Amino acid sequence: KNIHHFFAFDLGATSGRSILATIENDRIELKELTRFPNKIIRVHDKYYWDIYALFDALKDGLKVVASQSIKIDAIGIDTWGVDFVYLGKDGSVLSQPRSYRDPYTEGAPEEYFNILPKKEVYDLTGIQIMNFNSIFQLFAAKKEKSSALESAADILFMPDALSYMLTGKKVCEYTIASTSQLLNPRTKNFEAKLFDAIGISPSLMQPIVMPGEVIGYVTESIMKECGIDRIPVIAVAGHDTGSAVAAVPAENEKFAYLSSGTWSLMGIEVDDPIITNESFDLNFTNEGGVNGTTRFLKNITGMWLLEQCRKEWEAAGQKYTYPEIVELSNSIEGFQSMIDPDDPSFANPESMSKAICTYCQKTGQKQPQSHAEFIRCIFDSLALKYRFVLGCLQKVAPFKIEKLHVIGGGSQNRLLNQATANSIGMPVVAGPSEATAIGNVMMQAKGAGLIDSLQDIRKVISNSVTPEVFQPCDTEVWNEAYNKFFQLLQIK
Ligand code: LFR
Repeated sequence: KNIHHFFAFDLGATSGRSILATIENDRIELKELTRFPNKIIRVHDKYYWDIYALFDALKDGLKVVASQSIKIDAIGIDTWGVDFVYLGKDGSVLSQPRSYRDPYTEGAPEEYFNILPKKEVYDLTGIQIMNFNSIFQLFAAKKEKSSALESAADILFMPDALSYMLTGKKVCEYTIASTSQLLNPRTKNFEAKLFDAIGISPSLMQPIVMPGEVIGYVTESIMKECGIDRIPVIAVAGHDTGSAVAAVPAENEKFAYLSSGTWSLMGIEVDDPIITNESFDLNFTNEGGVNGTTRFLKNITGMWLLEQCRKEWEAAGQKYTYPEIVELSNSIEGFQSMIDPDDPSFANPESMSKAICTYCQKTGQKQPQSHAEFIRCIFDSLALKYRFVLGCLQKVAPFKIEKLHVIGGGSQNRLLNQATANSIGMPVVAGPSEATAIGNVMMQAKGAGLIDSLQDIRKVISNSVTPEVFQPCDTEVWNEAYNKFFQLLQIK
């Protein structure tokens, strides 16, 4: 029979999972094998990820596969963007990777632009300026005189680092490389000028591979330890957002997407990067996607706001399930207080709830008190920010946007989906929630020669999932709220 099994390892900033996918006759089915938390570890005011623990979680997933006697065809790894590890001359990891939430990059872009002007950096890369981009992390590390950077022989982005630990092969997958802001999308290669300005060599980077290419095979030691065969590790869209957007179940190209998780990534898919004065002014990014596509998008602070509040409440003994969160949000009146989710004060505050209160106080609004009020404030504000960003997007988009596909974990939030439809005045098509894992698997399937074009890939996805559609309503109430929200955005 024509059945294939693939193993997807998908790492988000707050949790990770290993997933077994089965592709049979143009349909894909997923089964979650393991799920585990991922967290930032603070040491002397520096913030790290634990790459060893993540690698261990990867092996645990493979062991579960072996214990169920399932034969997988390949392995694919995707993670959040921009973070990386340094390898020494002997090939060992020199330090735990810094987290992009580490404040070491505060002010780094401005200093960097003294050497190479901002406009030139944008023109060369098409990437939105965000202080945590790898380019500014390396700049900050250089300034800190980081021992790891000083002794580094190689730099590997997170998904490539984990693939390296499995196979011993050092590559740089294209989509994850494009998040670094060190790559030129025209040449699809690293841009030496950008490295020169930091004072490091582009030879630290690895040869670029495209999604669908085989990186290597698992080592003998992995085969023995995990009880698996000699299987290939295939480069997928190593950047989680790239994998997610590959899995939009769209019928034509006239859609915008919102990949909803810790971040809300809103954008469109285009054939060529849009690098213009307008896109520069609006700070939109052009991230490399699968099959030669470009994701023209903007980062919006997403569920991070809620995740951080939940963490606080949990520490204080109040744990909520997701349905409870939605119920709480439903229980009170909307638009009592609003925030700009992208205010810098929400990037990595000691206390998210305090940061929200401070913002509301500064902007002359009622401060949320109950948990329900915080949750409602977050959801309302996200839906309103989506409208703002969609408006910016439409200004630059080469076509009229007709609907919004919401994918990723956040697409399970029906309340927010409805709020989003109301706010943007367009239908919201929600699902699949496991878009990232699906996109990851589809590139493995491409590598295995099962499928090729994005159209065919999306057909398989449409065959396999039934998205839910939310039609806009309550337009007047939302228009009024948006006017207030828009005023708020002008304050800063
Ligand atoms: C989403 C994501 C975004 C990226 C941010 C930081 O998980 O990958 O695309 O901008 O995390 O890496």
